[in-house]
Amino acid sequence: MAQPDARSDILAPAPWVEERGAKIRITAVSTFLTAPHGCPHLVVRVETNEPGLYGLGCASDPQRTLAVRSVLDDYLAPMLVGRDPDDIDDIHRLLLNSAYWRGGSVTGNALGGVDVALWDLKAKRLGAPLYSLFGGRVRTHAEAYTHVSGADADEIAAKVVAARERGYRHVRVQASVPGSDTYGTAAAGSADAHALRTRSVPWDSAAYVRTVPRVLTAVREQVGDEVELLHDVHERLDPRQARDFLRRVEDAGLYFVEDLLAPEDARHFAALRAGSPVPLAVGELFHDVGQFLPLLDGPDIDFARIRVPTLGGLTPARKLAVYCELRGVRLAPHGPADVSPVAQAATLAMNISSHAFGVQEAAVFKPAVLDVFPGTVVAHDGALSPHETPGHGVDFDEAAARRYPVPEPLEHDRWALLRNTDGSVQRP
Ligand code: GCO
Ligand code: MG
Repeated sequence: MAQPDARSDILAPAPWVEERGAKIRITAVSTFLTAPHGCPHLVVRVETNEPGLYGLGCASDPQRTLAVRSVLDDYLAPMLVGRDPDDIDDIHRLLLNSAYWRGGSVTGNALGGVDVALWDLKAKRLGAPLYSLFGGRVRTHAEAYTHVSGADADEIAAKVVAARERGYRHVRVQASVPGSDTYGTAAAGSADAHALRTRSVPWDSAAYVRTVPRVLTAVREQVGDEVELLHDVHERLDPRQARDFLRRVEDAGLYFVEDLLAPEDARHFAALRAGSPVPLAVGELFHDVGQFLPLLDGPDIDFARIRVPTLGGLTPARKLAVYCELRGVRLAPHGPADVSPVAQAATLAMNISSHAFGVQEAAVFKPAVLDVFPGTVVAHDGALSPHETPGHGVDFDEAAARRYPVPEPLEHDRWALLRNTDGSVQRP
């Protein structure tokens, strides 16, 4: 075996690359910003010296997009050009350790964009659908959930029935609370959380805890047992309120309650789960596999809401999925419209090949998204199925993307400020 290159320089190739003799090299890493759904998507294209061979990823931190782009353009791309794209895990670790202070959502998303592009590239080279690189299929489709919201139980139940008729067996239900801003509901009739930019009404957690469990229980009575109901608290309760919420919502028979607490309060999940039969889903805010580990060891949660781009891509996400399988925790990956069709397709490759999979959040993209991302996977009969073509199967139309420029950072790349009734700042 050849001696490792004496230079420990970050630009040096891996010591085995020359010996292997493979000629394929990365020639460029390009980034593109586009907003066909309204929220910014940062597409990453890894190009090679083999004509027509490229991989596509997406780095989607919608509130810090320009910072993610800088990490990609200014720091990661120069380390990638000239490299053999084949050794994905090695490249991931190299890029991650190219900064002394590792991690965070901005770095996670930048790495996630590169990582998914490298997996796409490898699958294309091998002429295989991406999931087949992960051990192949273990299921024919991935069950998906859609969103409904409304002002009262009658309105919500009618929408659940309509979603059921469209084929969904899993529906996330959000109920508005009179006089209180409530996640996922303020834009009446819209399932787009990103429409909620201006918040004139404060958040009233006491009113939420009193009202929403009652509405969800009434919805359950109206729609019967044959549809799974999910709910997202969006980390707006403290541990005492969370305990109260779980007690009150028990009769709604929920499939899971999501983000009952903020990541900062994660140590309370063990007691909450021990004290309640209501299944818990957590994780879309995590940007590091290490944040999941204490919760999986109990396990103190039932569903891991992996957000593939933020966690750093499929390389870490799949390691986590394997650990979830071994701990008996199911995957419920994050997938609203701010996770682009490219990242959705990558997530689907993980789901379709993992025994741990439970349910996938399915975005309903605006038609413009389908123009920019040919091959976008859309739900049929309440489920998602991957393409059988090489790679993850989603492409990127640069000319179409240019028709949807991203808004100025302060218009979009921030979360709307939410305050409690006493004027203090509430979490998103
Ligand atoms: C969900 C999420 C999202 C987030 C959004 C943040 O469960 O779908 O909570 O809607 O709020 O991804 O940008
Ligand atoms: Mg959520």
